[in-house]
Amino acid sequence: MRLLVTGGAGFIGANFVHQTVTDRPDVRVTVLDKLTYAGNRASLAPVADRIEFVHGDVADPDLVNRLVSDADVVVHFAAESHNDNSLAHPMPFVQTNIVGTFTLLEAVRAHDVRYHHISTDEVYGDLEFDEPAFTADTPYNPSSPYSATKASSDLLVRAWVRSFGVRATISNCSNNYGPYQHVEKFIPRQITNLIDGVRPRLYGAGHQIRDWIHVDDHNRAVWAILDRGRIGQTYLIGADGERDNKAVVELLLREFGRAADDFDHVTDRPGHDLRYAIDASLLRDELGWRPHYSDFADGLAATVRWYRDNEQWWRPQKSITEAAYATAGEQVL
Ligand code: NAD
Ligand code: TDX
Repeated sequence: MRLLVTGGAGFIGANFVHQTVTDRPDVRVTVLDKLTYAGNRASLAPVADRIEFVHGDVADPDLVNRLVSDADVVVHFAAESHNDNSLAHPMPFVQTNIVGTFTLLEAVRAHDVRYHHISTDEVYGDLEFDEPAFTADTPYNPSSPYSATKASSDLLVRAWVRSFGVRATISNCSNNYGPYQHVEKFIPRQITNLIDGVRPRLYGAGHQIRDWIHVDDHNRAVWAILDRGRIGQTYLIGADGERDNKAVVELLLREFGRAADDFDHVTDRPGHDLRYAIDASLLRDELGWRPHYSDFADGLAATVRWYRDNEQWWRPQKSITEAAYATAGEQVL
């Protein structure tokens, strides 16, 4: 199989490439990545001699057309992915997430190539504490520029399946954690703060709930969909990992031997979604997928060890990222 992976130098894409190279030696992997601030060649260093890397933009039609014509399957991870950035500068989200997906869809349509679209549970908006989890039938109701552009890209995929017969599947996954995640994101930000002796920073009261899944479990689900998924179907991916943000910070503080209240409340995110939760029963029942990481505290402890052991990977981004949060007006409450 000739597999084109977009965004393979980012967090989830890089872990997907590692997993694929290890588990599927028969697959020939090409990565297309623009190497934005979020992309890092070092994340692919352990597999560099077993893949082809192409530095380029998913919204470049000539390049995308050439690469897709030489592929059997495309898995599209590339995106602008951070909500806070989308509030400050929405334009790159429109360009990469919407125009980039459109560009790929036109290419897979022209060459009749199988396409898998990586998306997020945030397209469904947020839930009250007592509402049932999202399913594939939940109406779209995105809140942020990021989630609105991801929702737009999902709708393009659905239309290309229905109108043009493109052979596509979509997955909407909950919050991922694990190695190689950029230090702008919640868990790596707090781990690297703690390594630096800085107090974790909780937006507002910290009562918001996310449904955490280990990145390797997400990627195993993507492979289950590629192997056995139904064309045109949307699969929700989640591992029953609901925790509020304050509880996550408390677990991390325990991991570092610090007091449970040794954190700061900082300025809340505008429009901050309250709760996400995934009903993954279709994935479990139809495709037989099960998460390997069933204990969030264990997975988190392994992630802490990875950041302790790989400081050279994250250190160059840390001060730039914290300076950006300060410039955006984040303040201790
Ligand atoms: P990330 O920001 O870590 O990585 C994104 C990658 O895409 C980077 O390597 C970047 O250089 C590349 N990229 C950005 N714009 C590009 C362009 N125009 N052309 C080519 N490459 C480009 O993101 P992530 O957290 O790994 O997320 C990957 C995908 O998974 C995204 O589609 C995201 O919406 C989705 N997702 C993420 C999560 C999560 O918790 N992180 C959860 C559900 C879904
Ligand atoms: O310093 C922080 N303090 C804090 O309390 C940061 C960076 C975040 N938070 C909160 C905001 C959220 O409630 O933690 C939660 C998680 O924040 P993020 O890591 O920014 O993730 P989120 O906004 O939930 O979106 C993530 O999951 C869905 C990914 O970034 C998206 O790409 C994915 O689609």
